[in-house]
Amino acid sequence: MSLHFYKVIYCFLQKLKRFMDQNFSIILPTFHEAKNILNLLLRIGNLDMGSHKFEVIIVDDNSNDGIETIVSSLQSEFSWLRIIIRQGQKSLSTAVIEGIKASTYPLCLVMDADLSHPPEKILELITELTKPNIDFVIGSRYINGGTYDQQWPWVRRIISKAATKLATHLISIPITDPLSGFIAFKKSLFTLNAPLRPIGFKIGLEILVRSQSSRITEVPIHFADRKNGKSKLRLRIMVDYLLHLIRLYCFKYLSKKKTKKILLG
Ligand SMILES: Nc1nc2c(ncn2[C@@H]2O[C@H](COP(=O)(O)OP(=O)(O)OP(=O)(O)O)[C@@H](O)[C@H]2O)c(=O)[nH]1
Ligand SMILES: [Mg+2]
Repeated sequence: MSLHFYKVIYCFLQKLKRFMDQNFSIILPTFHEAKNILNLLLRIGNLDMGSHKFEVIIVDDNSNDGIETIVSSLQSEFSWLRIIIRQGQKSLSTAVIEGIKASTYPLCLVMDADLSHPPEKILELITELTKPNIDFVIGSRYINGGTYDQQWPWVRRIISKAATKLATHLISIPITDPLSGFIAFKKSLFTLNAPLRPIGFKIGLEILVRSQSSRITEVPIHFADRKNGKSKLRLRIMVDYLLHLIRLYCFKYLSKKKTKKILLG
Protein backbone atom coordinates (compact mmCIF):
# COMPACT_ATOMS: atom_id res chain seq x y z
CA MET A 1 0.00 0.00 0.00
CA SER A 2 1.21 3.50 -0.79
CA LEU A 3 2.62 6.00 1.68
CA HIS A 4 -0.26 8.28 0.84
CA PHE A 5 -2.77 5.69 2.07
CA TYR A 6 -0.98 5.42 5.46
CA LYS A 7 -0.89 9.23 5.73
CA VAL A 8 -4.64 9.46 5.15
CA ILE A 9 -5.33 6.76 7.78
CA TYR A 10 -2.97 8.49 10.24
CA CYS A 11 -4.64 11.89 9.78
CA PHE A 12 -8.07 10.32 10.12
CA LEU A 13 -7.10 8.58 13.39
CA GLN A 14 -5.55 11.81 14.73
CA LYS A 15 -8.80 13.67 13.98
CA LEU A 16 -10.87 10.90 15.57
CA LYS A 17 -8.69 11.03 18.68
CA ARG A 18 -9.02 14.83 18.96
CA PHE A 19 -12.78 14.44 18.57
CA MET A 20 -12.98 11.75 21.26
CA ASP A 21 -10.72 13.77 23.58
CA GLN A 22 -13.53 16.33 23.87
CA ASN A 23 -15.93 13.96 25.62
CA PHE A 24 -16.45 14.48 29.33
CA SER A 25 -17.76 12.98 32.57
CA ILE A 26 -19.63 15.13 35.09
CA ILE A 27 -19.05 13.92 38.67
CA LEU A 28 -21.67 14.91 41.25
CA PRO A 29 -20.81 14.03 44.85
CA THR A 30 -24.00 13.90 46.92
CA PHE A 31 -24.99 13.58 50.53
CA HIS A 32 -28.64 14.35 51.31
CA GLU A 33 -29.30 16.16 48.03
CA ALA A 34 -32.57 14.41 47.01
CA LYS A 35 -34.37 17.78 47.14
CA ASN A 36 -31.95 19.32 44.63
CA ILE A 37 -30.97 16.51 42.30
CA LEU A 38 -34.07 16.44 40.05
CA ASN A 39 -33.81 20.16 39.32
CA LEU A 40 -30.08 19.88 38.61
CA LEU A 41 -30.44 16.85 36.30
CA LEU A 42 -33.29 18.47 34.36
CA ARG A 43 -31.16 21.58 33.87
CA ILE A 44 -28.24 19.43 32.65
CA GLY A 45 -30.63 17.50 30.37
CA ASN A 46 -31.75 20.77 28.79
CA LEU A 47 -28.25 21.84 27.82
CA ASP A 48 -26.99 21.70 24.27
CA MET A 49 -23.62 19.93 24.57
CA GLY A 50 -22.85 20.30 20.84
CA SER A 51 -20.66 17.50 19.51
CA HIS A 52 -19.47 16.47 22.98
CA LYS A 53 -20.50 13.10 24.37
CA PHE A 54 -20.95 13.18 28.12
CA GLU A 55 -22.09 11.18 31.13
CA VAL A 56 -23.16 12.14 34.66
CA ILE A 57 -21.92 10.04 37.57
CA ILE A 58 -23.56 10.69 40.94
CA VAL A 59 -21.50 9.39 43.86
CA ASP A 60 -23.75 9.21 46.90
CA ASP A 61 -22.60 8.20 50.38
CA ASN A 62 -25.66 6.14 51.20
CA SER A 63 -27.87 9.16 51.99
CA ASN A 64 -30.96 6.95 52.03
CA ASP A 65 -33.12 9.93 51.08
CA GLY A 66 -34.74 8.55 47.92
CA ILE A 67 -32.07 9.79 45.48
CA GLU A 68 -31.76 6.30 43.93
CA THR A 69 -35.50 6.24 43.08
CA ILE A 70 -35.32 9.70 41.52
CA VAL A 71 -32.31 8.73 39.44
CA SER A 72 -33.75 5.41 38.25
CA SER A 73 -36.98 7.16 37.19
CA LEU A 74 -34.87 9.39 34.92
CA GLN A 75 -32.49 6.79 33.50
CA SER A 76 -34.80 5.64 30.68
CA GLU A 77 -34.86 9.22 29.36
CA PHE A 78 -31.29 10.17 30.30
CA SER A 79 -29.06 7.35 29.05
CA TRP A 80 -26.01 9.32 30.20
CA LEU A 81 -27.00 9.09 33.88
CA ARG A 82 -25.27 6.75 36.37
CA ILE A 83 -25.24 6.48 40.15
CA ILE A 84 -22.79 4.88 42.56
CA ILE A 85 -23.98 4.35 46.12
CA ARG A 86 -21.09 3.94 48.54
CA GLN A 87 -21.57 2.04 51.78
CA GLY A 88 -19.59 2.67 54.94
CA GLN A 89 -17.66 5.67 53.60
CA LYS A 90 -18.34 9.37 53.97
CA SER A 91 -16.03 11.88 52.39
CA LEU A 92 -16.53 14.35 49.60
CA SER A 93 -12.98 14.05 48.28
CA THR A 94 -12.88 10.25 48.12
CA ALA A 95 -16.37 10.27 46.54
CA VAL A 96 -15.00 12.49 43.76
CA ILE A 97 -11.95 10.25 43.31
CA GLU A 98 -14.25 7.23 43.04
CA GLY A 99 -16.30 9.06 40.39
CA ILE A 100 -13.17 9.94 38.41
CA LYS A 101 -11.98 6.33 38.54
CA ALA A 102 -15.37 5.11 37.30
CA SER A 103 -15.52 7.70 34.50
CA THR A 104 -15.41 6.78 30.80
CA TYR A 105 -14.16 9.97 29.16
CA PRO A 106 -10.79 11.84 29.14
CA LEU A 107 -12.20 15.09 30.59
CA CYS A 108 -13.79 15.34 34.04
CA LEU A 109 -15.95 18.07 35.52
CA VAL A 110 -16.87 18.18 39.21
CA MET A 111 -19.67 20.30 40.66
CA ASP A 112 -21.78 20.51 43.82
CA ALA A 113 -25.27 19.05 43.57
CA ASP A 114 -26.91 21.73 45.73
CA LEU A 115 -27.48 24.13 42.79
CA SER A 116 -24.74 26.48 43.97
CA HIS A 117 -22.88 25.94 40.69
CA PRO A 118 -24.75 26.90 37.50
CA PRO A 119 -24.94 23.90 35.10
CA GLU A 120 -25.37 26.41 32.25
CA LYS A 121 -21.61 27.11 32.62
CA ILE A 122 -20.55 23.49 32.09
CA LEU A 123 -19.90 23.86 28.37
CA GLU A 124 -17.87 27.05 28.91
CA LEU A 125 -15.57 25.23 31.35
CA ILE A 126 -15.20 22.30 28.95
CA THR A 127 -14.52 24.60 25.98
CA GLU A 128 -11.72 26.30 27.95
CA LEU A 129 -10.34 22.89 28.88
CA THR A 130 -10.08 21.77 25.26
CA LYS A 131 -7.91 24.79 24.38
CA PRO A 132 -4.19 24.07 23.90
CA ASN A 133 -2.05 24.43 27.04
CA ILE A 134 -4.93 24.16 29.51
CA ASP A 135 -5.20 21.25 31.94
CA PHE A 136 -7.44 22.65 34.65
CA VAL A 137 -10.36 25.10 34.62
CA ILE A 138 -11.91 26.72 37.68
CA GLY A 139 -15.48 28.07 37.86
CA SER A 140 -14.57 31.18 39.82
CA ARG A 141 -16.58 33.44 42.16
CA TYR A 142 -13.82 35.98 42.60
CA ILE A 143 -12.42 36.61 39.10
CA ASN A 144 -13.75 39.66 37.19
CA GLY A 145 -17.35 38.93 36.21
CA GLY A 146 -17.78 36.28 38.92
CA THR A 147 -20.40 36.90 41.62
CA TYR A 148 -21.85 35.24 44.70
CA ASP A 149 -24.95 35.57 46.87
CA GLN A 150 -24.27 38.07 49.60
CA GLN A 151 -26.21 36.35 52.36
CA TRP A 152 -23.26 34.79 54.18
CA PRO A 153 -22.71 35.98 57.74
CA TRP A 154 -19.51 38.05 58.09
CA VAL A 155 -17.75 35.26 60.02
CA ARG A 156 -18.21 32.85 57.11
CA ARG A 157 -17.00 35.47 54.64
CA ILE A 158 -13.82 36.10 56.65
CA ILE A 159 -13.17 32.35 56.99
CA SER A 160 -13.68 31.87 53.25
CA LYS A 161 -11.32 34.74 52.34
CA ALA A 162 -8.63 33.56 54.81
CA ALA A 163 -8.91 29.96 53.59
CA THR A 164 -8.54 31.16 49.98
CA LYS A 165 -5.51 33.31 50.80
CA LEU A 166 -3.75 30.39 52.52
CA ALA A 167 -4.30 28.20 49.46
CA THR A 168 -3.06 30.65 46.81
CA HIS A 169 0.61 30.24 47.85
CA LEU A 170 0.42 26.56 46.98
CA ILE A 171 -0.24 27.21 43.31
CA SER A 172 2.41 28.35 40.88
CA ILE A 173 0.34 31.01 39.12
CA PRO A 174 -2.04 33.64 40.58
CA ILE A 175 -5.53 32.16 40.95
CA THR A 176 -8.46 33.98 42.55
CA ASP A 177 -10.57 30.98 43.59
CA PRO A 178 -8.40 27.93 44.29
CA LEU A 179 -11.01 26.45 46.65
CA SER A 180 -13.85 26.37 44.14
CA GLY A 181 -15.68 23.05 43.93
CA PHE A 182 -16.71 23.74 40.31
CA ILE A 183 -13.75 22.43 38.33
CA ALA A 184 -12.91 20.71 35.07
CA PHE A 185 -9.63 18.94 34.32
CA LYS A 186 -7.93 16.45 32.05
CA LYS A 187 -8.02 13.01 33.59
CA SER A 188 -4.36 12.58 32.64
CA LEU A 189 -3.53 15.16 35.37
CA PHE A 190 -4.85 12.78 37.91
CA THR A 191 -2.08 10.24 37.38
CA LEU A 192 0.66 12.66 36.42
CA ASN A 193 2.72 13.23 39.53
CA ALA A 194 2.26 12.35 43.17
CA PRO A 195 -0.70 10.17 44.25
CA LEU A 196 -3.67 12.05 45.71
CA ARG A 197 -4.04 12.05 49.51
CA PRO A 198 -6.93 14.45 50.21
CA ILE A 199 -8.48 15.17 53.60
CA GLY A 200 -11.98 16.67 53.67
CA PHE A 201 -13.60 18.83 51.01
CA LYS A 202 -10.96 20.46 48.81
CA ILE A 203 -10.29 17.89 46.12
CA GLY A 204 -9.68 20.57 43.45
CA LEU A 205 -6.84 22.07 45.48
CA GLU A 206 -5.42 18.59 46.05
CA ILE A 207 -5.33 17.85 42.31
CA LEU A 208 -3.88 21.29 41.51
CA VAL A 209 -1.05 21.07 44.04
CA ARG A 210 -0.13 17.41 43.55
CA SER A 211 -0.12 17.66 39.75
CA GLN A 212 2.02 20.83 39.96
CA SER A 213 0.30 22.08 36.85
CA SER A 214 0.37 25.75 35.94
CA ARG A 215 -1.82 25.28 32.87
CA ILE A 216 -4.83 26.66 34.73
CA THR A 217 -7.52 29.14 33.79
CA GLU A 218 -10.64 30.57 35.46
CA VAL A 219 -14.17 31.14 34.15
CA PRO A 220 -16.45 33.57 36.02
CA ILE A 221 -19.59 32.04 37.54
CA HIS A 222 -22.42 33.13 39.79
CA PHE A 223 -22.26 31.09 43.01
CA ALA A 224 -25.73 30.79 44.55
CA ASP A 225 -26.39 29.94 48.20
CA ARG A 226 -28.03 26.55 48.65
CA LYS A 227 -31.84 26.81 48.87
CA ASN A 228 -32.64 23.24 50.00
CA GLY A 229 -30.94 20.91 52.42
CA LYS A 230 -28.35 21.48 55.08
CA SER A 231 -24.82 22.81 54.75
CA LYS A 232 -22.11 20.34 55.75
CA LEU A 233 -19.77 23.17 56.72
CA ARG A 234 -18.95 22.40 60.35
CA LEU A 235 -15.96 22.98 62.65
CA ARG A 236 -14.78 19.48 61.68
CA ILE A 237 -14.56 20.55 58.02
CA MET A 238 -12.43 23.57 58.97
CA VAL A 239 -10.06 21.42 61.04
CA ASP A 240 -9.83 18.95 58.15
CA TYR A 241 -9.00 21.85 55.83
CA LEU A 242 -6.16 23.08 58.05
CA LEU A 243 -4.73 19.53 58.26
CA HIS A 244 -5.02 19.25 54.48
CA LEU A 245 -3.18 22.58 54.03
CA ILE A 246 -0.32 21.47 56.30
CA ARG A 247 0.01 18.28 54.27
CA LEU A 248 0.07 20.21 50.97
CA TYR A 249 2.54 22.86 52.24
CA CYS A 250 4.85 20.03 53.36
CA PHE A 251 4.48 18.38 49.94
CA LYS A 252 5.30 21.60 48.13
CA TYR A 253 8.05 23.09 50.27
CA LEU A 254 9.69 20.32 52.35
CA SER A 255 11.62 17.15 51.64
CA LYS A 256 9.94 13.79 52.28
CA LYS A 257 12.14 13.25 55.37
CA LYS A 258 11.18 16.56 57.01
CA THR A 259 7.51 16.00 56.12
CA LYS A 260 7.52 12.61 57.86
CA LYS A 261 9.08 14.22 60.94
CA ILE A 262 6.35 16.88 61.11
CA LEU A 263 3.40 14.62 60.35
CA LEU A 264 4.46 11.57 62.34
CA GLY A 265 6.38 13.32 65.15
N1 LIG B 1 -20.60 11.71 48.46
C1 LIG B 1 -20.48 12.73 49.32
N2 LIG B 1 -20.87 13.97 48.96
C2 LIG B 1 -20.75 14.96 49.88
C3 LIG B 1 -20.25 14.76 51.18
N3 LIG B 1 -20.26 15.95 51.84
C4 LIG B 1 -20.76 16.85 50.98
N4 LIG B 1 -21.06 16.26 49.80
C5 LIG B 1 -21.59 16.89 48.58
O1 LIG B 1 -20.61 17.80 48.13
C6 LIG B 1 -21.20 18.98 47.62
C7 LIG B 1 -20.70 20.19 48.43
O2 LIG B 1 -21.14 20.08 49.77
P1 LIG B 1 -21.91 21.27 50.56
O3 LIG B 1 -22.54 20.73 51.77
O4 LIG B 1 -22.78 21.99 49.60
O5 LIG B 1 -20.71 22.13 51.02
P2 LIG B 1 -20.45 23.65 50.78
O6 LIG B 1 -20.79 23.97 49.36
O7 LIG B 1 -19.06 23.91 51.24
O8 LIG B 1 -21.44 24.35 51.82
P3 LIG B 1 -22.97 24.88 51.63
O9 LIG B 1 -23.24 25.07 50.18
O10 LIG B 1 -23.07 26.10 52.44
O11 LIG B 1 -23.82 23.78 52.15
C8 LIG B 1 -22.70 18.76 47.70
O12 LIG B 1 -23.15 18.23 46.48
C9 LIG B 1 -22.83 17.73 48.82
O13 LIG B 1 -24.00 16.95 48.72
C10 LIG B 1 -19.85 13.43 51.53
O14 LIG B 1 -19.41 13.16 52.63
N5 LIG B 1 -19.99 12.46 50.58
MG1 LIG C 1 -22.70 23.87 48.66
